Amino acid sequence: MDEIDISKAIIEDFIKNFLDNLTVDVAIIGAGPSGLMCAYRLAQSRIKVAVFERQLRAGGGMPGGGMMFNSIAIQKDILGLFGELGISVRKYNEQIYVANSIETISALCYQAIKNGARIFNLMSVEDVVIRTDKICGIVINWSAVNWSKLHVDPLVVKAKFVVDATGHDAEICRIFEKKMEKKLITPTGSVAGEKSMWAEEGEKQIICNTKEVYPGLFVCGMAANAVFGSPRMGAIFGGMFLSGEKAADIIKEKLISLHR
Ligand code: 48H
Repeated sequence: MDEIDISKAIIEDFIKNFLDNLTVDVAIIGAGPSGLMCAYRLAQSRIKVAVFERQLRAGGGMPGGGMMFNSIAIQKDILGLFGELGISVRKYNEQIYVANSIETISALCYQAIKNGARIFNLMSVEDVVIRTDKICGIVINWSAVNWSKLHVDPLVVKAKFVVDATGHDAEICRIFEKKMEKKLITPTGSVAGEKSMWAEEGEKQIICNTKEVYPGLFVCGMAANAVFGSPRMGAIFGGMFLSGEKAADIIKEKLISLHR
């Protein structure tokens, strides 16, 4: 076995996948639970979707569970989804069920990839591409470049739709707002910032906060609550799944109307 063949196999496989994903239907930024859920549902509908994740591993805040106790709480209304993904759950009381955070994120990751989503880890999104008042792509660089503060120019991925699933920081919306000085489709026209803990309200509001906030730019998960000024909810994750699913549903409709 030649070591050069091992190296060539890896490089060629990666480059092929990377080239294949320079133009996608949907680019999702952030491989946390909401971004992965969105990717899973889109991929199930044979939509070309790529997820860009800054960190070495996918999962965002989920593997850490609640304060590093690696269990998560979920609500009854997403038990069907957990069944579909093959994740074991335990009833805690009438309202709360618990699951292992590693099992949950692994199942979601696996199913997203198996259904055709591509996840690019160790890549950071540092800007968006805009054409005549529509976002139509993202600007990417190796996370190591950003962490090292090296001056290395980025590359571009074109997408019909971009999803900000970057969690608490709502990074993409903030970058867009700051650089373009344009109004987002929010009550204040800008990112309101996340509010303090109120689990029930946070979980309720995240669903209606999941929407298009500028032509071509969608927000889901914790980023949706940050953009619209809604509360955080702690380590209960039903809303993250439902928000990712809702973003996928809206985008599917948009793609259908684009092709009509
Ligand atoms: C590439 C990026 C960039 C970038 C960030 O934080 P996440 O897990 O996000 P959600 O919304 O799917 O889930 C939120 C949940 O984990 C959580 O934090 C909860 C429920 N908190 C409640 C509370 O009260 O605290 O994942 C976001 C991912 C992360 O993996 C980031 O590394 C990644 O996005 N990311 N990737 N380019 N510019 N910014």
